[in-house]
Amino acid sequence: MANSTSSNRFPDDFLWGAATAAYQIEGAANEDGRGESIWDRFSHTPGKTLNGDTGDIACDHYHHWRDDIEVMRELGLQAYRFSVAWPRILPEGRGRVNEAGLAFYDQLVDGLLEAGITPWVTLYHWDLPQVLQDEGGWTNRATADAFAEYTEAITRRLGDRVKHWITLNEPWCSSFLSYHIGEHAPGHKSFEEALAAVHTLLLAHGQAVPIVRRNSPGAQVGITLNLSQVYPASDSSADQAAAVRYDGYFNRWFLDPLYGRGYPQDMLELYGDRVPAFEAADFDTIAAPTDFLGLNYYTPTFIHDNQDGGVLRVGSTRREGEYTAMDWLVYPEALYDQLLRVPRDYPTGPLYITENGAAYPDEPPADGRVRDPERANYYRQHLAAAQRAIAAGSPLKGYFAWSLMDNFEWAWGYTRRFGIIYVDYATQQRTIKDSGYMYRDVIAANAIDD
Ligand code: IFM
Repeated sequence: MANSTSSNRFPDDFLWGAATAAYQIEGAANEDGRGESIWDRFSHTPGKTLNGDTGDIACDHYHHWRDDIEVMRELGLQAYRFSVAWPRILPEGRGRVNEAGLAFYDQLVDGLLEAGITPWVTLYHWDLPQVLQDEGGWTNRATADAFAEYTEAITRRLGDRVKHWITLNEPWCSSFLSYHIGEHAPGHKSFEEALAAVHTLLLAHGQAVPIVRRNSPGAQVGITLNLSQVYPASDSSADQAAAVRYDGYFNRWFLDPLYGRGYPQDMLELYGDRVPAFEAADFDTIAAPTDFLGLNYYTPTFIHDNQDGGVLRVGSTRREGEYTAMDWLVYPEALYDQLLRVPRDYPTGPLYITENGAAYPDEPPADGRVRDPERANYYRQHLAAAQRAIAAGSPLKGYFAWSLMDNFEWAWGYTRRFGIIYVDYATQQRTIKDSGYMYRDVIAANAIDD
């Protein structure tokens, strides 16, 4: 058990949770009227995921959710962040509501509340109904209206009990990574499409906020971004300017419109006619006031000038250091910097780390234990950075470990394990890892080890 001295304690009202996402854990892909999502189509397309892995079964949480709540209770979690699968609620993307889909989340929410765990619901964690993708997906402005219909249906059903809502998870991934880099569903490679997708996503967020408020009185609503903490790779003015461009691409392109500034002028000039035409009123919708900002943090980026480096004319520099199984540098200082920079530059209100964690190649349980000292160390270092940031004035109010359990890591399939709970996919046996027990002790003490 961690000793709690005033120096290593978190604020008394600090919130401790863990997070997952529907497609990554639920399985039951073809049950109870669930429609096809872009991730079903993508993962079933040869060559798109490692080993051809799909989320068809995943952690079978759809059938094991009661056991999973028991493990959450054992860990002492105060909050659980999960996402709702849009294709379970509206299998055709819009229109007909699937009662069985609503019923699943209904019982999950009731089970959590009975266990004393506060549900934090993400509306969109990347599983767009395939029928909407067939009409252009996020490049089609009408998808924002379909998202409003979906938000209406789910918040009307859960809004009496769920009081924490996240509209979108990591819109950079559902735009640039999905429509330009092509690594995520639907796997397209067009920068213009990605810019159009960002705009529709932001519009969808802005339209959803008042719907959540109407159907969930007293609720807090926000959005989760995966910002990149960007550093110039050197002191040269060229690298510094490159880092500003990259920051514009990854961070300001989302933050500026969300906080009422429209798209950043320097980036509009850089992108030129790649930027699709927008309606001016969209920016009022997008800037709907929110109650908090969710940040997902894993690793920073070191950027150098590279005149051959695409639209942005940048390259990323590999730094010496420890890397996780995702080949992501372990660099907690960047979390500290981000927790101070974002609320300094934008009126975010309270911040929550809605994801933070690390993949390492775990061995299966031996003697009932999974020994994962690297992951425990990753958590300790990042929690210490978060604590320093709070002491320096960051409005950080809570932390969600990513992830509650090992799961389908998108294009990496089941080859990357992020859980604090080990999942044996053949038997669906769950085993709390050593890092999970460490996290349990942190929660119980509201403090990290000296
Ligand atoms: O697994 C993902 C999650 O779905 C979104 N944020 C990053 C995690 C690790 O890659």
